[in-house]
Amino acid sequence: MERDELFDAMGRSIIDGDAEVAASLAEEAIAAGVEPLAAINQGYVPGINVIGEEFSCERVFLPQLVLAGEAMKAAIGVLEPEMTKAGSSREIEGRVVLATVAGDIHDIGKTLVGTMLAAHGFEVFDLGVDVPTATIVAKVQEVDADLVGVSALLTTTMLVQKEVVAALDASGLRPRVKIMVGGAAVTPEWVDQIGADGFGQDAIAAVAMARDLVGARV
Ligand code: B1M
Repeated sequence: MERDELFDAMGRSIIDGDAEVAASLAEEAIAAGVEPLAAINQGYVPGINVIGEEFSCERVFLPQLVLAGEAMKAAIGVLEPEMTKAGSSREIEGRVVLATVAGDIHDIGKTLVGTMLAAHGFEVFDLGVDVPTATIVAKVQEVDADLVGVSALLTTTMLVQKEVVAALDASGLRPRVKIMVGGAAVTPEWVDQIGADGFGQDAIAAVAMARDLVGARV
């Protein structure tokens, strides 16, 4: 299959919610030497965005959203080992505690950010999804993190990012730890508004921001 054809088929597999096809196209991409992140961003993400738009227009419903999410995870599961290869032999750039905030179960983007941070030499403590703010703060203290990354995909749960910033301020840990936020609706204005330190539009931007923030740590 040509590269463009492969990317189209990847997007289609997500729209169809077909995890088996999504995973086998990921294997095909690896065999053809396609860069994993290009496969994700140019192949699968356009598909999940179509489903997201269709969902907001009520042309597809929750079951299709769930299937599309599962197909996305199946593909990323195949690509992930390729993405982490580079990070295994590096010096540690910094320790990152990563979580999707309380009330939010979206983990595809957050996990991708974690994979890319690990691939670029960060030690990542991924706490998963729907993580209480207190758990995030406790983990930062336990591992003496350089950076906290909090993901939120819902406009309602973005407010919890603000709560995490406030909790880290109140804990006295804030001078030693930087806070990066992310999620589809997060903007630089939101970062300023809640007093976080930076955000990443996507996984590559998140790695660049993490490097800047860790370099700037007091
Ligand atoms: Co949900 N969902 N969802 N969903 N879902 C959205 C977010 C939505 C925009 C869809 C829509 O209506 N158009 C909408 C939110 C609307 C809003 O708040 N304004 C929505 C809704 C409403 C819901 C439910 C409420 C639906 C319901 O139950 N009625 C429900 C909420 C559940 C909950 O969390 N409490 C729900 C559930 C789900 C599923 C479980 C079915 C599934 C998630 C599966 C999973 O994650 N395991 C799902 C999905 C798949 C989506 C969409 C379609 C895709 C999200 C995704 O994975 N994108 C999404 C619409 C959309 O975004 N197009 C939608 C691909 C991923 C690679 O991108 O997550 O943006 P993204 O991550 C990017 C960047 O944002 C950034 O880098 C990543 C990589 O490039 N980034 C960071 C992310 N985190 C970062 C952290 C950083 C830095 C960068 O630093 C820490």
